Amino acid sequence: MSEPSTAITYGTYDLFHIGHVNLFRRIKERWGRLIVAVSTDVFNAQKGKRSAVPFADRIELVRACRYVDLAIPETCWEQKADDIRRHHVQAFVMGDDWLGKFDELKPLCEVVYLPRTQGVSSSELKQYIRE
Ligand code: C2G
Repeated sequence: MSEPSTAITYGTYDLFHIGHVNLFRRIKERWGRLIVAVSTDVFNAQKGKRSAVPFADRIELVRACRYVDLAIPETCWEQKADDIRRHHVQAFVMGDDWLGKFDELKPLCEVVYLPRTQGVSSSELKQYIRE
């Protein structure tokens, strides 16, 4: 692989699971350097989400993943453009459940939506645990 380029992705990563790991691995393999922005609990509340695992633990779990080079907090929707400039990002990547939602970033870097891992999600895990 030539000089690694930097990719960034955003998420809650609650009940960290294989879908998250697959996404990180694919990004790392394709671009070489991976930055992950992890939603804070306050920002999640604004998203109408409440995670089972608190932010401090979720970001440590993400940092413990060998595909992740840097993990930063995600505190608002608007920080993406600044993050891309500050970290000299070449690619913004999300799972395809966000298809087209961040195309406004295309003037700043490549914007890519990768297929989600089927059959696993934090909400399904929560449902399973509740039953
Ligand atoms: N994902 C995946 N496969 C799954 C589940 C999730 O590839 N089976 C991907 C999602 O597509 C997303 C990432 O994992 O790219 C994180 O998903 P969530 O934690 O659900 O993220 P979300 O709360 O939607 O936050 O600013 C963007 C938001 O922070 C996204």
